[in-house]
Amino acid sequence: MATIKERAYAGERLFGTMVCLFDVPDIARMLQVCGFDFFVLDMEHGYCDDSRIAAMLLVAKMAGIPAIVRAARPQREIIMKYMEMGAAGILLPNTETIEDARKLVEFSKYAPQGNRGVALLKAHAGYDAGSAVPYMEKANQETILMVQIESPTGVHNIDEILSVDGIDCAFIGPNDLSQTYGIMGQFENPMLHEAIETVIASAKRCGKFCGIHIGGVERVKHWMENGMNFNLFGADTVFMMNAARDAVKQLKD
Ligand code: 3PY
Ligand code: MG
Repeated sequence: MATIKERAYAGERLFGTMVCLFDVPDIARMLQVCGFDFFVLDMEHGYCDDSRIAAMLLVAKMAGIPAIVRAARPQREIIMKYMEMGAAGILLPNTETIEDARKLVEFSKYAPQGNRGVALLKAHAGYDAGSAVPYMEKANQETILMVQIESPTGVHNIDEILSVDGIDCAFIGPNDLSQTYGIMGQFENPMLHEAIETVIASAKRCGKFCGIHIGGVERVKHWMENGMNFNLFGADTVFMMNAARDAVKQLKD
């Protein structure tokens, strides 16, 4: 069976969501039952404890739904820890330079692509890695590395960033991207569209896939039709509060 990474490279339209706050391990299975293809654990804006992240990643692995971690910084101790816990990949927020992208690869891939520390009796290997070298090759192949583009500098450097071997996905954060362009929240502003289209075109040229995390089904559809196939929709907090608000409104109306 094709891995999610192979399916993404093949252009299949895949959907995930963001988990920021609800750190019960069961959430991995719940999102899978809802039909999501993957999810992202947000350790940039979210604040779950490491032990909870480890538990969620373990359940995700056992259930067979890929869980990617948005790591706060391209720092060895941070990225490697999530990889050891069994993250399917890493999303690096506000990636602006080729150096950021290189660090991401260095800390999350084994040699020859990177220099991820080697400790195989760990959750990432299911405590059963078998022979080291084939396991490490497979881990390198399957790990998904996403760079989040959230500033004019990131857009300007996108070709260089995506030229880094091991980076798979260019991913747009429209809130921060609109903020840094000085047009906060104006998701239909031509300047924002132009920036996003620049990133899509670069991903296409570089043979990478791309995606966006944006609210509004119509907006997701628009960007999907324009070449983004690895998209995030909503978040744990958003789904819970929207459903709760709707229910209360109906009861009180
Ligand atoms: C943004 O919109 O800035 C994001 O980071 C979405 O995940
Ligand atoms: Mg952001």
